[in-house]
Formats: sequence, structure tokens, C-alpha cells
Amino acid sequence: MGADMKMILRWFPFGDDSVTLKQIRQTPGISGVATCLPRAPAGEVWPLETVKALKAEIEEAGLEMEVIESVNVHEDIKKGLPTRDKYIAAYIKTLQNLAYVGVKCLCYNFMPVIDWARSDLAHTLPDGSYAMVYRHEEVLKMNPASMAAAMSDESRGYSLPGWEPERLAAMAGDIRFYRNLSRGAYWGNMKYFLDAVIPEAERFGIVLAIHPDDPPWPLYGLPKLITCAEHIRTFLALNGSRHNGLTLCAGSLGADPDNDIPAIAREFSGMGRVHFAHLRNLRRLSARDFDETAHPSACGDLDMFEILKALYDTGFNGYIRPDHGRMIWGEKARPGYGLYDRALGANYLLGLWEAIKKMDKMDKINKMDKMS
Ligand SMILES: [Mn+2]
Repeated sequence: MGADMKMILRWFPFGDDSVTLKQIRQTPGISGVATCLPRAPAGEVWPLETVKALKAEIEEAGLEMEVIESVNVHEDIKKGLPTRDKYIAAYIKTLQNLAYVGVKCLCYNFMPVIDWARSDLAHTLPDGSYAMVYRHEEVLKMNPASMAAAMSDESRGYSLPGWEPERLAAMAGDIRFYRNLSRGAYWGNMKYFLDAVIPEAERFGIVLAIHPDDPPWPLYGLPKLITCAEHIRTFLALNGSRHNGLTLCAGSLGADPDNDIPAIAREFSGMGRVHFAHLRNLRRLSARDFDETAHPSACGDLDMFEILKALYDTGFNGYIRPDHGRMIWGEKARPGYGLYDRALGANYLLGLWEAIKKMDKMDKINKMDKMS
């Protein structure tokens, strides 16, 4: 089985990141970046000229731009409003522009109103580093708007993906809307989107990889669908094309102790439907509370060797990035996206991958020796 992968880092363009392309280029083993247009309003076409300029900047730095994370899905598509067709057409046009400049994989999410959520973006861990953490009771005490305000206060002036101003402005009305929408209807809106977009993605040669809901449980009465193996099965069956795929976000799914991440990796990568993996670790304090931690298995509750082994064994040949890192060594950066801890994480993951690959080759040679 020809498993191989590319290790990339997330990077935000147009001065919206403390980390430079030059620094990423000097990080061993990194072939490219997952990037985006940070302030592009959902529902608008990403202009070809802008996308071309972004690609040129990344290539000049000696890196690839094969992955975009994310193109936001307009709320009207998620709500199933009559205006959705216009926004779906814009989404398809954006896909076409991205494919035109060589993008091969798009990570996106279908979370209603609220993207990812944390109660604290800079919690001090015992070793003095800072990490993002989640305390369910504290999140429930906040309302989405006050959480948004708290998060943007801690964001050091960087845009927070998923917490765009236009999304915040519509939040209260949107939450009322979703409380009256059945989960079946929400799945239906997802299928409507996929059935329109996936055939075009096939034509353009670009795979879509939905990001799981983070955290993987309901909040404020909003539907949360991409949260566990059963729901991922349902999602992939909505449209059976391999272009309708998954971003295996170990940290998002792994916050729920009932999710067996190596098993999830094995099942869906075995179907050829995992195109992108976000690998990070976390320490669960209870079934609904966790701290993000450093990447190594010993630092958290997720077994990174088992997750990578599952991907390798199933012939994974997509993209991997170390997901959020802690803030260490005095670095000041966008929460979760400093350079140092992610560079450590990437090289830890690369080391595991090399070992898995070489052990597999040795096994095969030993078997052949026995046969001869
Ligand atoms: Mn993720």
C-alpha cells in the first residue's frame, strides 16, 4: 500500500500572522501551508487575481499551496433559505478559482453560527506554557456574544477564523432560527449543498474535507452533527463521492472520551475518505472539560502513534498538519498558532511517520526472506 503524506502548517496571509513563510520554509519536513483569505466574507467569490497573488507569494517562499482552510459556508446555505442557490454558485466559482491555481484539498465546516469554542485562549499549564482550554460550565455561563467578546480580547488583534464580525452581528437571530430547525432538516441542507458542490469539485479535481464540530457536543441548543463515527458515516453517505471527505481533527473529535480516534482514522481512511488530518493532543479533565497539550502521546490522552499507524495502514496519502500548539519560549502569536510548539509537533509526527514506514518495509523484507 502506497501510504504517503505531506506535512504542512496553517498560515494566515496579508500580515494576519506572526509566523512568516520564511520561518515555515526553514522548519524541517514542511512542504507547504494550509491558508485562506482571512477576511473574505462568506458567500462571496474569492477573486482569481487575489488567489493567484497568494499562490505566487507562497511559491516564492519555496512552499506549496495545495490546501485551503477554510472557505466559509454562508449561513443561508446551512439554514436552507431560498437565497442559498446564489451562495452555492459563488462557492463553486471559488472552488474553480482555487483549482485553477493548483489547490487540491479544501477544509471547511458546516457548524451553525458558532465555529470552535474555548473558555480560555491563554490558560497557564503546569510547565508555564499557555494553551487553549475548554470548561463546559464556564462556556454555558457565557452567551455566544460574551464568549465572542472574551475570545477577541484574547486574540492579540489577529482575526479569529470562524468568529468574523458579520457572523457575530447576526448571532442572536441565527441561534433562534436553529433552535426551531430539526436535525433532519439540517442534514438535508447539508446534502443539498454537497449534491450541488461535489460534482463540480470532481470536475475541478479538488477534494472537500469537512472539519468536525469543535467541541463535539451541542452548545446553546445549536445542532452539532459532525461529532462521532456514526454521524460521520451518515455524512459520507449523503454523497458517496470520494471528493466528499473528512478532515480528521484528532483534537476536536478526541475531546469526547467516547470517540476512539485511531478506530475512526482506520475506518474512514480505509474508505479513502480522509484527505486531511489535524493532529493535536489534549488532556481530558472530565467528559466535557479539557486542556490542549503538546503533541506527544505522553503529554495527553490521544495516542499519536496509533493514529498515524491507522492512517499509514490504510494507505493515507493526504495532508497532515500539527494542529494547535501551546505558546512556549515567550512567543507572542495568534492563539494556538505560534511557530515553536507546532514546529516541535510537526517534527515529532514526522519522526513517528518515518519509523512506521521503515518498520513496515523491514516487516515486508523479513517476510520475503522467510518465503525464499
Ligand atoms: Mn482542527
